[in-house]
Amino acid sequence: ERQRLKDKFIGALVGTFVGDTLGMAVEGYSLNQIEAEYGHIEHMLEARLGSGTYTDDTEMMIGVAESLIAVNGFDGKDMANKFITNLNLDRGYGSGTIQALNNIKAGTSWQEAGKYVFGNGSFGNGSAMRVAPIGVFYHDNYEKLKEKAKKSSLITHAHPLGKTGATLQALTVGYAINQASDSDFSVENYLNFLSKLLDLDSKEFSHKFRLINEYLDDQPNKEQVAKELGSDTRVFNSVPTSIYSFLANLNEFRDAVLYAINLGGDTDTVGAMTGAIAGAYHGFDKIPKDWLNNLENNKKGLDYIINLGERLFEL
Ligand code: 8NA
Ligand code: MG
Ligand code: MG
Ligand code: MG
Repeated sequence: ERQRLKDKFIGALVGTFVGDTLGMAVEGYSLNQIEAEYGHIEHMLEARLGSGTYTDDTEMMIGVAESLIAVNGFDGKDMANKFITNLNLDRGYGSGTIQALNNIKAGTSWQEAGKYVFGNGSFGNGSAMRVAPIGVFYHDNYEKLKEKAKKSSLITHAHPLGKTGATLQALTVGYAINQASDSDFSVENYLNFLSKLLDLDSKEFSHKFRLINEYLDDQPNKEQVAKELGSDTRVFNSVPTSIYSFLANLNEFRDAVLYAINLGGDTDTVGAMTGAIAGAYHGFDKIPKDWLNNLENNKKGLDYIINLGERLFEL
């Protein structure tokens, strides 16, 4: 039982890494462009920093995990400092996130740094793509999970939609950790769980959840999903897409992540978020070995991230 839970912790973190890495080579490609160039993506491709390398999604996820471990829980100031210490612009960061982190470097507090990015805060998917360790760490207390996810978003993504998106993703990871992967996952129970904990009434999110419900009955083709559910850097066009990719492919980690990436769009990020949820549900041992063997494993690579998962579990 303990080993199983530990495996799920590691699965959420490494799932982020794998999805990010698989998707990065085609970030910004449309579904049609992917089909024309690759057919259906199933393997690690050559990418910006080489095959198997990760992007900002994983780099920031590492910062979240490192900070939770260092202070045994959420501390905004410490987490902001971890983001700044780890920041490698070659990994490809969103401009809003760079701006917020620059504000912190210049002395603005973590609570204030993201407030005026893009006017009234960013609703990019940057605070949701990195949030898996919070879902994992607070999986046994959903109220606390919610509060900490929201605060972790505030560092860079202060817009209400940005905070909701990160909270939605973190709650989904926490919920997935708590479901035995060999039992039937009830979509209905999951959606009830969400509606009790989170206000998704904003038109951006309620529309997406209406679509998800429809799709789970109708199973539309990828073209329709890509067009209507969407995949781009805004959080309401990426977290619901990740949730659907997971729900529509409950049986296999591999199927869920490949589904997400082959939709095109913000492929590394929707891949990372789908990988986090599916990894939390299925566990590390269900992540295909041919993918794991390809991942970068230098200073902060695969072994380091597995170790972060283990340490979060021990705490
Ligand atoms: P962000 O805060 O800059 O948000 C991402 C984008 O969302 C912005 O550039 C805007 O287009 C849009 N946006 C956010 N808030 C608002 C607003 N209030 N009003 C209007 N538009 C808004 O950065 P982020 O950290 O959220 O971005 C995450 C994305 O950046 C991920 O896809 C990640 O992979 C990375 N990314 C990297 C590359 C690359 O280097 N190749 C390309 C795209 C994205
Ligand atoms: Mg990225
Ligand atoms: Mg299936
Ligand atoms: Mg991306």
